Amino acid sequence: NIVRDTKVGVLGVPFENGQPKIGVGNGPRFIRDGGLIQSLKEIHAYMDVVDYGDVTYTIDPQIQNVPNMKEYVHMVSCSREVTKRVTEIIKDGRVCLTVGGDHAIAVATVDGHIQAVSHDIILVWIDAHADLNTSHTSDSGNTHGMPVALLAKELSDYWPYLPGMDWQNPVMSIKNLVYFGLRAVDSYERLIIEKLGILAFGMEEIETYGIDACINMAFEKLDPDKQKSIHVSFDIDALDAFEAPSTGTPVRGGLTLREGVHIMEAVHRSGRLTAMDLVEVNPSIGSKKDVDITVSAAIHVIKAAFGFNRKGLKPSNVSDLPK
Ligand code: 4U7
Ligand code: MN
Ligand code: MN
Ligand code: MN
Repeated sequence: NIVRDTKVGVLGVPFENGQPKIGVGNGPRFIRDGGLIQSLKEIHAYMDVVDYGDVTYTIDPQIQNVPNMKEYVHMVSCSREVTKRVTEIIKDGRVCLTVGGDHAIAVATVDGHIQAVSHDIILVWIDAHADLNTSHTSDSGNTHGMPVALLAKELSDYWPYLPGMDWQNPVMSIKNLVYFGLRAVDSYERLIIEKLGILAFGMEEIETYGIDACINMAFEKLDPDKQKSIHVSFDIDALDAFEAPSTGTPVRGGLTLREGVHIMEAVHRSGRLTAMDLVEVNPSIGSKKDVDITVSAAIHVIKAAFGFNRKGLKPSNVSDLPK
């Protein structure tokens, strides 16, 4: 694991057009200022962390809007860039950590991951919400509630034609997806989850079985041969609203930071984490203290994914104390 997860590439995506609240685009800056890069480097002596900076994009004037997909043109134009960058970082041999920005960016990160590895991946979606709306089922028209539906092969017939998304194939089978933390699921999303038999450990299942059993069941079901590379898309609103108050769509009764960290420690132990998103931190919401709590929760979750161990790590190449 030390070798596998040592090389990290950090990519910021200050995108906030997937939802109406300004500020989530400052997530990357606040998370960096909260000490992200240094925290990663301090995990152990072999960490090799490269910050690839923030993604910028220009609007493609050729692209038409799509009904009930707000700021669609922004999403498509940004996604193209993000996909390219994620693919490059993974091909450079690094685990790609993408810091958002709102959750609409995950269409591109997952797609970039799939293009880089060209084989099946597991998608672990940690969120209060299922993000499974199509433009026909969404009440809000906010694209941060649509990324899973955009990625799913099984739902491709339920979308209108999406101009400019030709680069993006819905290559992800819903059979490779697992949810953790669900507790605010729209009625059509529930219909899709049951119709397609999507694996979901909502708060109710986590309460019933415990977080550790849920993770083990998920990995056993999705990848019994332990071969697939793993993509974690972590929406900070998966955590309880007290643990992560500065987010656009907070929901109470969520994961504790301990549960979030425990999931990510298990992902790290698998040795197969290839890409992770940390999204929906909005520093314009709440007090300074709320923002600090939320940013530090995000960094704890990320550190766990990259090998920070709460038990502590022994010094490398040493077996005794200095005399
Ligand atoms: B997030 C919602 F209606 N389902 O579609 C929607 F409840 O990325 C919320 O998980 C989506 O934060 C939340 O607008 C998107 C709503
Ligand atoms: Mn959410
Ligand atoms: Mn989300
Ligand atoms: Mn949200």
